[in-house]
Amino acid sequence: MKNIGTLKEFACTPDRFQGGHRLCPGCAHSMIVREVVNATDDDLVVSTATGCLEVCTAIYPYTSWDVSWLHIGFENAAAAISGAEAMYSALSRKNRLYNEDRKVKFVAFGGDGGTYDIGFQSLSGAAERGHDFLYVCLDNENYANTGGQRSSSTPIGAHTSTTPRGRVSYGEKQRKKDLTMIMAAHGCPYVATAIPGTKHWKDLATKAAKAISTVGPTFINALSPCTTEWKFKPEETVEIADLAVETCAFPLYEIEDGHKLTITYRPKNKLPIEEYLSRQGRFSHLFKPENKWIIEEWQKNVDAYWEYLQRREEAGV
Ligand SMILES: Cc1ncc(C[n+]2csc(CCOP(=O)(O)OP(=O)(O)O)c2C)c(N)n1
Ligand code: SF4
Repeated sequence: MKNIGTLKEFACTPDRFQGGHRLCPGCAHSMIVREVVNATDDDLVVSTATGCLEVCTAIYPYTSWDVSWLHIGFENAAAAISGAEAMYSALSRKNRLYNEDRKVKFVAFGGDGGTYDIGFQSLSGAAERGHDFLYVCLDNENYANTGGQRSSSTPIGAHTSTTPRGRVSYGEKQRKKDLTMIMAAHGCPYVATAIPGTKHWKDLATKAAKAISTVGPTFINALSPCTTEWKFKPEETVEIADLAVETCAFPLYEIEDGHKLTITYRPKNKLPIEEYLSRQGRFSHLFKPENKWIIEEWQKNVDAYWEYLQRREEAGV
């Protein structure tokens, strides 16, 4: 496993994901991807589901990817990466690898639309078959690339293009699906949540290094604030991600062997959920008196989930 040192050292490692791509200014996808692919010295094969990341980083004849990279359908990034991994293991068993000393690792990236919803069956299948790969979900809580539709990751009350706020609607009606726990329930040897940014950069890089060096299917759910659809200024991405953690809207934890849960960051003073919601245009309507109950609902859900994580950690089961 690569030793992740200081931020300066990490920033100076050879870059496997280059700038010059066409993601929106302030998009968190590139921060997360860069940290993940730079968190290992092993050679990588990467597949990406269709979505903002894919269409903005590989417009022919340009590419940001300095690793072997597969363009894959919206629904099957996990199926493709598990196929590549199976072929690699078969060649290795037959001693037919070009270079036996070269370690190759397999990583897939997908948005929440391509992961929570339409790519879920291929991800679940790949995890169940026990392939050796890391899947990273870039969770921006909407289908951003096609105009910001809701997904099963969109949280309650969010305005999206298919759950618009208005006189009769307060936005998304459902609670966000808990995909991280669902992946843990597959018995994956390593599952974690993460955010991009400066305060928690090491948390993400260490989790990525750990996941890549773990044999078997591993999963990281990385919250990816989306300046365009969440409606905040591009320079506020890191602050918004940090607020998700400080309010416990998106707590940082890891789960080993499908059950052993460890909280990897504990806010000193857990902030009220308003601090997170009020910074994003997609929630601005929740601050009208008639929608106050949704903020209360949010707070209740966040508190209960935080309590649940702490109890599971204490119980060690
Ligand atoms: C089978 C299929 N259905 C729909 C699409 C259209 N499509 C392309 S990208 C996309 C949205 C991607 O959303 P998400 O996975 O959340 O990634 P994001 O763009 O938000 O990063 C959709 C619906 C497609 N390419 N293939
Ligand atoms: S729409 Fe959102 S996810 Fe897509 S490139 Fe822009 S900021 Fe990133």
